[in-house]
Amino acid sequence: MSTEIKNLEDLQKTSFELKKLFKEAEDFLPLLGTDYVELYVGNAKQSAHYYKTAFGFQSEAYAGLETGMQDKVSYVLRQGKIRLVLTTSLEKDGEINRHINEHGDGVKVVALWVEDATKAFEETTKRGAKPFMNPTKEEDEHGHVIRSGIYTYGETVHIFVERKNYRGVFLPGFKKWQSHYNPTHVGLKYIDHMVGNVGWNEMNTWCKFYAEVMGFAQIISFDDKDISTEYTALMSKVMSNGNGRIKFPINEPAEGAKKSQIEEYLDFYNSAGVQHIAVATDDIIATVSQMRDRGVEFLYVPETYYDDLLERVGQIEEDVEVLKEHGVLVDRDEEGYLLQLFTKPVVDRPTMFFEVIQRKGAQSFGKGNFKALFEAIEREQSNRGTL
Ligand code: TYF
Ligand code: FE
Repeated sequence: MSTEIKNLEDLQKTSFELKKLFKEAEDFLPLLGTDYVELYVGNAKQSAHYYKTAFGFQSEAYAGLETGMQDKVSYVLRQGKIRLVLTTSLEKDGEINRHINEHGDGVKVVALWVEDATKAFEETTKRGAKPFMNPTKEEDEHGHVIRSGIYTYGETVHIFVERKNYRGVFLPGFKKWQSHYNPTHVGLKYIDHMVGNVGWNEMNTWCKFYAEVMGFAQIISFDDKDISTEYTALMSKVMSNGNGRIKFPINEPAEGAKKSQIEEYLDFYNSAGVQHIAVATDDIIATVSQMRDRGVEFLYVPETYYDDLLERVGQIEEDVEVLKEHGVLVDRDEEGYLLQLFTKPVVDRPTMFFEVIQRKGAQSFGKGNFKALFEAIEREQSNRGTL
């Protein structure tokens, strides 16, 4: 519980910093948080089993033939505040199958929780957002929701979810998913940030989109010089909404000595898309060791990373030997430090992966780990023969 409060304090501190960045008195797109993340996948039943077993997600809701849905099936999983929706088509052809054919399994929807989905749609489309879904009321015996949606980078979309008049398990059309198989959670709490990979020279276009269309502000930027050109070259800017609950770093490839990991992603995803989902825990050692035991593969960082760790990050509460045993990375900024670790891609194409992050004050993204991290990614690229 004490960590929860600490997170709130951190959030308030960030909000204060953020207020200085926001020039407009009123936030035209107030966001309450991430509502859900929906992946289009080849076999939702089996993906759901993987996220339950390996990531500790809980069975929450289901929609499919049994609930009157004819064309697709969706499994909803939850852990802490994180909701994952896994969707597969039941049809020949169709939009979902085309998406999977093009991109492989991947994130289609980053849904954002709002007070007013109609206003969110109007405010963003009038500022130039391409509509994906007009405001739509969906109802059942538990009340109603209103959803609307706009396109962002690639074929990814943001759906605005207004659920203040709904008491059902997820959305109308879904029923509670009662499963006899309920592996325990691993301590994942909420989505800390979600990163988009965009095409060559497109980073600024998409940062401008988040600024102008969605009212976000840039909080951090990394150029290719932050990352030695001997290693994977990329550029990155972090966009945040007004209350700091939604953070979207945007990466673009940069020219380097070797093929950028971002370029490899784009080659396999065939467009811009979500690169990683960072999920927060307040006990990274416990979380990561359980995930590893349950089959999640993490990037390997050489033991030499730990040789000068304390000189680099100063005093930390954790035992370096334990961090080393679990391959957890550490970075410090002016506000505190953070612990993080990255999975290998969780899909067949070298595209989407997860980050597990524990913040102890720090509100940054682990810049001090880029070199070690990108070298680890390069070794994976080299194993795939794509470097
Ligand atoms: O979200 C971030 O910015 C960090 C660092 O390909 C990062 O997690 C940046 C690029 C990348 C992997 C991690
Ligand atoms: Fe990250």
